[in-house]
Amino acid sequence: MITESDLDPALDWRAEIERLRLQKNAVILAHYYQDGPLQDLADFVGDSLDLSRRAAETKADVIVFCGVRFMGEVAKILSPDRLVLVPDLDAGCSLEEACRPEYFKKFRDKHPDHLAVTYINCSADVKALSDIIVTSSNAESIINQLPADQPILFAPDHHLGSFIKRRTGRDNMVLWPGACIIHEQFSEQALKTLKSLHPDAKVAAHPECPEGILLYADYVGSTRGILQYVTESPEQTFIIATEPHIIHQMEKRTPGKTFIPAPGADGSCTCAICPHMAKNTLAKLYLCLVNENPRIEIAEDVRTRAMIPLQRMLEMSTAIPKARHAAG
Ligand code: CIZ
Repeated sequence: MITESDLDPALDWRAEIERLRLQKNAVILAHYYQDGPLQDLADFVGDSLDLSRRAAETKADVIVFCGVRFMGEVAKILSPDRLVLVPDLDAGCSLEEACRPEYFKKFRDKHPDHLAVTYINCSADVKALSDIIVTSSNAESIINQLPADQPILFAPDHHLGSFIKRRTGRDNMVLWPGACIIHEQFSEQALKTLKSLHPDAKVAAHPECPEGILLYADYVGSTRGILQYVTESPEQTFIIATEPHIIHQMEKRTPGKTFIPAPGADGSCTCAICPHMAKNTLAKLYLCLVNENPRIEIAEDVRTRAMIPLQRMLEMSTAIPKARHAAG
């Protein structure tokens, strides 16, 4: 196994990764929250579900997911016969970590009449214990398809859960108390100050942000939704309240527009850089292709149980309208 200390610092990463991608018939995926060089090397850049679906549609033998572990797991659940690699197996997610399957099972057991609607940001084990998986793009529409009197458990993000509760008017939703460490960093006070400095700027925010941030948003939506909003909007300046590496895609798709990362309490945006996504580097991407490791492995019984709520989501998503361009 080659390690980082064996590497020649003068190596041409791009050329080497390109060579290995062809040699191994690999497809490289990069989440919007990865840094620019990783996004630019990838075959597909997108959100976790979209990337996993696109990889499943290819004929690649190897899927390399530059993202966090649960995303690699989604790719493996959808493509069990492929080798799924991640540059760093320690790239986790605060939402996943705060929702351990043994506690989630107890939560379910305490609410036997509730349907477990679970955000995709969770482990394969938690998916396997859930009834329906949702993403931030389809959560509202899927919950609206459930009978109004159906009690729901929503995990693991309580900010997204509260947002959906407000949007759908459902009082019968019990929320797991998890949160994303990066979306919780944004400061309402600093955002107010920034808005006063840029009165024409529109605020686009992810629903994993606390309500105090969403109150200032002109648009609230998933990564894909935010990207679509800033691309299609006639406005020129946007304050972006999600992981700031997505701005790389925005600048590529709409050159000339101005994107300002939403600030943390100290007025800077660096607080919102995801430390887990930042674990992935070009060197680790190269190494995982050379070593064919780290691999995502999921026990087959867990994978098949996790596939059921994912499949339900895919079936319930077919009728979803395009992203709305209004905050709610
Ligand atoms: O599912 C994803 O990729 C995440 C983490 C968020 C989103 O809004 O797309």
